[in-house]
Amino acid sequence: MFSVCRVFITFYKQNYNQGTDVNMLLHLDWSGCKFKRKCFLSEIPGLIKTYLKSFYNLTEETGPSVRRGPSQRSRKVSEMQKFFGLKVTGSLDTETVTMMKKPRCGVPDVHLGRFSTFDNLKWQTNQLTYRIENYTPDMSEAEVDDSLERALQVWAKVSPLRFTRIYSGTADIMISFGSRDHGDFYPFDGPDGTLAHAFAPGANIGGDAHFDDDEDFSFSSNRGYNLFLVAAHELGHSLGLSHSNDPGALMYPIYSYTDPRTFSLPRDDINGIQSIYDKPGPTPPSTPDACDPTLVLDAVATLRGEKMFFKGRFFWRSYSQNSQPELNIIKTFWPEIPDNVDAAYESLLSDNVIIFKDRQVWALSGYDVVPGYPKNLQNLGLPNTVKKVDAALYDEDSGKTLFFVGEYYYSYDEEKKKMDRGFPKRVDEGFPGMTSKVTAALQVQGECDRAC
Ligand SMILES: [Ca+2]
Ligand SMILES: [Ca+2]
Ligand SMILES: [Ca+2]
Ligand SMILES: [Zn+2]
Ligand SMILES: [Zn+2]
Repeated sequence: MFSVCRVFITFYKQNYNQGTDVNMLLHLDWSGCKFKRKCFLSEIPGLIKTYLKSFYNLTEETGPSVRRGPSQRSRKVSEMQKFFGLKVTGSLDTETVTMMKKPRCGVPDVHLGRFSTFDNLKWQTNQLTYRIENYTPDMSEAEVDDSLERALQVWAKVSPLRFTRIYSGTADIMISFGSRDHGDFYPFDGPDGTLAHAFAPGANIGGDAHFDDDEDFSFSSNRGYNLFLVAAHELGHSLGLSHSNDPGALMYPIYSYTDPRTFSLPRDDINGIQSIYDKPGPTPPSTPDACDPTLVLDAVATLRGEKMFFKGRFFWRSYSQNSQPELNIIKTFWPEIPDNVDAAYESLLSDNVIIFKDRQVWALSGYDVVPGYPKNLQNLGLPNTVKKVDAALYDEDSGKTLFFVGEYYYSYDEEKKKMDRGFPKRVDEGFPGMTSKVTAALQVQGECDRAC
């Protein structure tokens, strides 16, 4: 039986290389070949047909058995070899077949070259909505939410695009998990092979992203396929990027694992998205409005006579009472400082602005982070039980710094660098009438001030 297998392969290769139509060979009965599993070429006919149809727009199904020049199939194989930087032979060598078997994205490799776009298909607005229609059993819902949110932020960070999640109705980007036939004309293929696919910007299915739930998706490990990495790639399609043949690019069609915690978007992809949309503007349209009365600030501090208001990834600087506050992105001033800070205050003694986020503390001196930071909250003398500081306030009169933690506050002695005795006290004890949680505090001429 092995000889049948061998004969087939030889015959197949010869005919293929000659550009002869070989579809007739697909009908050979392989059930008797006991070496079928080892004989990897036996899987080829189905594999290449599906692969070239799916990813290289192969349309030829049947045709005259003799043709001039290379067959469409051979040209498609050459195209694929060229895309992946393989030796362009137009015939199926081991290298080519190995590449075809790698887990990958389901979107075709339509263009050649570095980053590419879907012929100028783009969103006409920078404010996009997304909706997560269902979940995979592979991960918790919170992990899915987090993976997809971070995947969108990969693109938001380097473009003016902003994403708002909606929970009902039709979003621009509808995200779902499904297997095999899942409601479009592109059924998934079971475990491995195609992992996901997404549609270029447009109405209805345009922009939508589908994940093959026959895959095992993971959150923070390299088990199965990491959902954040797969999603970041697919959402690139949702925004108008096609595949790149740069093996280091996120938009390369083949899946490869990198640690999601240290992931940073490669230059090729940044160039790609910025060729469709602009660079992130200094005042993105979705920026919180400084004069919105419902705006809850993250933190407020002074800096050498200016006032600084922190919210999300932004902060405003206000030079005087009457001027319009100036909007800035935190990372442009201090790349080390995280977004969504917890609290901030100006230490007049050290001439630093102190920033809090979770258990970490940074000291800023102008545009620099003071060496030795971030430090742990416990370095200030706060007890181990304090996981974050809600607000911080420097009281010019007493020369004390007050740290608000939930319903309590602590008094800190800047000079002695330690907490005062007798604290924490209840906030409503020290500040009668203040019942709601303190989120941001700033003392300006004896009273707490807001952005407007
Ligand atoms: Ca859509
Ligand atoms: Ca699959
Ligand atoms: Ca799954
Ligand atoms: Zn893709
Ligand atoms: Zn689909």
